[in-house]
Amino acid sequence: MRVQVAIIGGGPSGLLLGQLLHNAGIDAVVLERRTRDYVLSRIRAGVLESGLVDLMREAGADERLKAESLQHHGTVIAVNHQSVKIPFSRYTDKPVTVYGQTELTADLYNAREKVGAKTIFNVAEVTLHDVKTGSPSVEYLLNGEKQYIACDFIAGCDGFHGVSRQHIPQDVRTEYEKVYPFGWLGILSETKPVNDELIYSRSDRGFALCSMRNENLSRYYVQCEIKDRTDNWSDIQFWEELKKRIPDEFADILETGPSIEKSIAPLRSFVCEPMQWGALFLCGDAAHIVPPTGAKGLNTAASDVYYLYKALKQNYQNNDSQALTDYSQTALSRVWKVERFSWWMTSMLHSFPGQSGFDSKIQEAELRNLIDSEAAQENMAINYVGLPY
Ligand code: FAS
Ligand code: PHB
Repeated sequence: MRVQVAIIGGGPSGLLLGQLLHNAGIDAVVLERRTRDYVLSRIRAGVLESGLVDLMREAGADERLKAESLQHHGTVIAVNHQSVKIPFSRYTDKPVTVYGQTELTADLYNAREKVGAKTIFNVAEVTLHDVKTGSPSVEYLLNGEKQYIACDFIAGCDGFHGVSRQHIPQDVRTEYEKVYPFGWLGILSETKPVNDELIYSRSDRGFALCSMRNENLSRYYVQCEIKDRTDNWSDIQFWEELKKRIPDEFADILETGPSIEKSIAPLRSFVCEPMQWGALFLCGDAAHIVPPTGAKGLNTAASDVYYLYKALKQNYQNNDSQALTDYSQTALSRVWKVERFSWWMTSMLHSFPGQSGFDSKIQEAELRNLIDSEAAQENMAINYVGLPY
């Protein structure tokens, strides 16, 4: 098989890139190691920046998003049971859109199928070849049979545990990492959200987040120990703990019910530099990870896709490869600003095991500064709704 772009990974990065390239007349194939159902079974992000919403529209995959998503113009920050609303709309005209990553990924799969674009599932042992020679190729197994794809470019959209990043030589690659000493225990429940906007709550017992997917589907998280397991938590234990971590005005009206999904996500900050090597370009979690506190993981995958899509279009339509040459530098400039914001939100809102009294006072002062200072709120707002591409 020969294509212009081989995309490794059929998550949101790979699918969004594939759809945008297809619409620009650029031939791409998506290789996914799992099944479509498996990919769609993962419950992840829930908050979209306007840049990602715009890309879904450009991809022709935003019909359901427009009909079913919610728009938020602020969020609530709660500190030891006192809450304050951060009104994004006072500082920016950009809203944030609440729509689950699962739905967004399903919409991209449907759009891809609708245009007859090629996605190959259940691939195994993907290897990349000659990424520096001008004749790159991808090899993989399908049902035990070796397959070969010749291409001009390879997009590594295969997430943190994928293979693409490993094809950048170790002596070329620099990996920056910070692992946080806690995780997030999340549940999904068919209950009415406790508030019409998200609540980020810092309490002496640890962090909690009240989010949602729609008016009848709520998403809640509590900070948990790094080695915690979901079977340590009954639904009743989860609800009781959540109530202890959010202000009484919300705990008293919290609608509880059976969890339809329960999972624990580890928290880390991670960046690989560079994000390209010859004809290989990394997008999304393949290149960087943020703790979900700032709702930036999926949204930063989107900004990578935007830069790579525009650069490939420029290359094929105008025979101009400068944006491809600059891709890593361009993407990393925004990535590091997002890493900072996600680290800041995480450091401010979580209880760190063994943290000193001084660290606790600094956290309180950081939160106090946010609550008292319009300048601090404006800075949070412009980062949360999404920095410009
Ligand atoms: P993904 O990991 O989503 O997709 C990569 C795809 O590549 C997968 O489908 C995988 O099967 C495939 N793949 C891997 N190796 C392959 C190979 N060798 N060959 C072919 N295919 C291969 N972000 C938020 O903003 N908010 C959240 O609350 C949030 N929660 C998260 C919870 C968890 C447990 C995780 C892991 C991430 C969470 N994220 C969250 C971040 C998440 O949303 C990512 O940013 C987003 O999935 C990035 O999308 P991709 O870059 O496409 O990577
Ligand atoms: C979610 O709804 O899953 C969500 C929302 C905001 C975050 C993280 C996760 O910061």
